[in-house]
Amino acid sequence: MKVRSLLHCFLSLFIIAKVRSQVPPLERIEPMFWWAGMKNPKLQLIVHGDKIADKKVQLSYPGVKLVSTHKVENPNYLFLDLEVSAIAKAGNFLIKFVDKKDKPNTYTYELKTRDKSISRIQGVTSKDLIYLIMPDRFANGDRSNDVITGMNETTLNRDSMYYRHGGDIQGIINNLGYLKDLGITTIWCTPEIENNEPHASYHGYAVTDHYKIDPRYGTNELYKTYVQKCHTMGLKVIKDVVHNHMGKQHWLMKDLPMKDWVHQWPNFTKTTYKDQTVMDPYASFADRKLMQDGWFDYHMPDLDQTNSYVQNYLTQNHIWWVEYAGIDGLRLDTYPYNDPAYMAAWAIKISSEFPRLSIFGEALVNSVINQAFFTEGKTINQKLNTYLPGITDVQVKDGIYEALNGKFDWTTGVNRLYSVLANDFVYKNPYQNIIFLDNHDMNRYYSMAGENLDKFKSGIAMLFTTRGIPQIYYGTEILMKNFSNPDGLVREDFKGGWQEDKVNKFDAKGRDAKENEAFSFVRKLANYRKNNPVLQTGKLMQYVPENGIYVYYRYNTEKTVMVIVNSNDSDTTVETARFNERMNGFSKAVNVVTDVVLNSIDNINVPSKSTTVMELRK
Ligand SMILES: [Ca+2]
Ligand SMILES: [Ca+2]
Repeated sequence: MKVRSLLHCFLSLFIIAKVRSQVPPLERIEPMFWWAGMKNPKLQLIVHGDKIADKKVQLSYPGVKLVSTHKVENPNYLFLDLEVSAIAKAGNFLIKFVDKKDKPNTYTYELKTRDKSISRIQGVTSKDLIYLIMPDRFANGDRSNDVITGMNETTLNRDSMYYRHGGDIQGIINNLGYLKDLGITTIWCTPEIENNEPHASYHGYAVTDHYKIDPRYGTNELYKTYVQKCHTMGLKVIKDVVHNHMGKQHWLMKDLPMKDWVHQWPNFTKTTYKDQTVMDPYASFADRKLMQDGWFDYHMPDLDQTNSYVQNYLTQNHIWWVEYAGIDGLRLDTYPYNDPAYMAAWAIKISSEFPRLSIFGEALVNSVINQAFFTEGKTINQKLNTYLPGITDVQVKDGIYEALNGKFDWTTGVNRLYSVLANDFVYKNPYQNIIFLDNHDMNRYYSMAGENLDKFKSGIAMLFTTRGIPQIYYGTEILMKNFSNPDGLVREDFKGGWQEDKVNKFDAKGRDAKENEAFSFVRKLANYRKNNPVLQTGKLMQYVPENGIYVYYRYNTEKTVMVIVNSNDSDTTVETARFNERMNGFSKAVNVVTDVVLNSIDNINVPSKSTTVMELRK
């Protein structure tokens, strides 16, 4: 053996000995910090570190008690049950992980002071108008975060719908003034959480770190700043959270605490997406299990929400984000795929910690009853109260489309929308439903309206004047179009959000005449809605549609708004005598979009394919 090899061998041995004498680092503790004075004193920490289960845990802090330490299947984990009593003050304490041979691992745990500012956690209600954004596709406010070295996807390509485009939280912050002016009150982004997936990571629904904003969108601190800026401007924020699954690249998937952290199947097994199996009194156990425990996709393992460690992990994560950033509402992804008992218990815990926080579930299902099944109360004989106030109202969407595109008959055309709303007795409070015309998974509204501007306005007017919390999708107001085949086509960039863009649709000068007409219409009606409680919380009364004409009213003690939907291809005069119950005492009306005053309202002319919105006057 040559001298050089001998030296090399000696050095290698030295390095190995040195490494062995070091304590393996603690990989992580989550939640990484908490707050003093939370309503629920219980806190379960997940601790991840090499053979951490071999160690004893010590901590000492007034008001904080280590109730129990749980070892699980994987010795690289410990779960610590803490009790943080009301007397515990904000401050730091050491958690020590001790064994006989090594130096202890230590972690400085912080209990922060709660921020109780009144502007935080305001809740989202029927007073609001939600604007849905896919952050990668809206505006690029920080080019330095477009590509993050070391992440699994490092391709930036605005010419491909499958790659990242560079949009981020700073881009949204830069355009808050635009949204405010448009009459938006609430922003909902598809998940901003880290998605370190190798493909199509912009999508956002395959979380890989529950406690970290994706660095391509910004930092946790920037997210918090974004929420604060929104609140300063009178805007609210909804966070999109996913209970049902996580990403295959999640750090927990790489070293599972226990096998049943996720649902295990002998071979890859996808959910059937058949929501009926959850409520069908005749459903087989096998079908229900496939629906609820099957994986949403190859890269989205299904979390076992009957596992109490998983339950605590998810619930605390959501509480952490709301407390950390002061978010106003949570949108719950893929609601029907979750374990119903867990979701009900989750809703109770969340609302007891944050009574003002709003929550609504995504359920893209096929009937009013299927939708109502997931909402709170037991108005339709559900076995379980879900405590879920609101749901995405697909039926109102389909009803509006049928009113725009269908042929008027006993159950079709405007009769569909009328019938959907007539079924509202199944809800505890239908005003908490999210009503919408499209989102990131659907054909864009303008395309579904046949790129017809009259129809476009008509549908928007129905959306903004019927009951519920209206939501529009970014770019609707500038007539962005396309069908979701594939999905990427409805997730195009908002032109002007990138410095290099040749046109800027955020500015009237960058929009063509048609786009400006659409924008002005949305802006006018959104701001009228924003300034008039009658369209937010006012009662709804609807009349049986006749000859393709559907008339309804929103009213409160101050105002009455009359809405006439003319679904016909021809202009029509509507005699108003049969609406006397709501029109008695009124003699005039103002069209809230055009400001034109009608000095007589006995007969009202309405153009073809239109929705006329009028405030009645004495
Ligand atoms: Ca960027
Ligand atoms: Ca599931």
